[in-house]
Amino acid sequence: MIQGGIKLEIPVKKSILEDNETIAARLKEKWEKTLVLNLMSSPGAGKTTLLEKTAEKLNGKLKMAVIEGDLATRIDAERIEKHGIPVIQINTGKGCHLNAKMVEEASLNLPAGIDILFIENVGNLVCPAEFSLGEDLRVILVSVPEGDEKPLKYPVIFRSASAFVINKVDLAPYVNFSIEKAKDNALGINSAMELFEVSCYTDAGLDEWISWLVEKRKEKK
Ligand SMILES: Nc1nc2c(ncn2[C@@H]2O[C@H](COP(=O)(O)OP(=O)(O)OP(=O)(O)O)[C@@H](O)[C@H]2O)c(=O)[nH]1
Ligand SMILES: [Mg+2]
Repeated sequence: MIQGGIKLEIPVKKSILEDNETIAARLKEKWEKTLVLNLMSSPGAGKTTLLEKTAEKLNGKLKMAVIEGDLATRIDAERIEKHGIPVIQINTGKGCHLNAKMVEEASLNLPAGIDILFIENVGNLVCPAEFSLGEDLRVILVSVPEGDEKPLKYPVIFRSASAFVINKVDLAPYVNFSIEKAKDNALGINSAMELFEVSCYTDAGLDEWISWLVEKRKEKK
């Protein structure tokens, strides 16, 4: 019985992922001139706060937009809107990740001529890993209170990441988190990742983050 169940499940999952890949490829073509980043982390690691800080620091240098993914509410979208940034909120209901179809529909409501688009995925380090959203870069955030072993426990999401952001470094003195260990753990899984140590409270490391974004934007042109 169990074996039969597995046999049925595999083709269905494959077909869902194939459909997603087709739409993601279409999005990639559509975003030929826009740098697109898919932000993924556990709930509360600081994705929205980093986007608010990014808006503040870019200060109109690049035309930025955001797609927000959450199960419910427009809370994050409202935070982004306060910075004068165009934002579309997607509510997934029970869904633990965004998929390319949701993002394609949301993208119809974005203004033209966006330089840099951030997609804030639903908060978790598991499901979002499997679904491409047509992004150029995947960014994984882990915040200091979560523990420096997180890359070891959630390796799949780190394998396809372009950047690893350690956030809330201002809290390092108060919790048992080794920044060096976290970096080693992450690089052991994917040595090509760019590393950032930031605090959205003290602004530490944010200049490096902004410079990287500007550089990546230039490369896309
Ligand atoms: N101490 C400290 N707190 C931070 C920092 N960055 C964000 N926070 C706080 O962490 C909490 C969660 O931040 P959010 O930006 O909402 O996190 P998120 O990843 O967008 O959360 P979800 O969208 O719910 O997954 C908020 O209370 C932030 O003020 C930081 O650098 N240091
Ligand atoms: Mg958020």
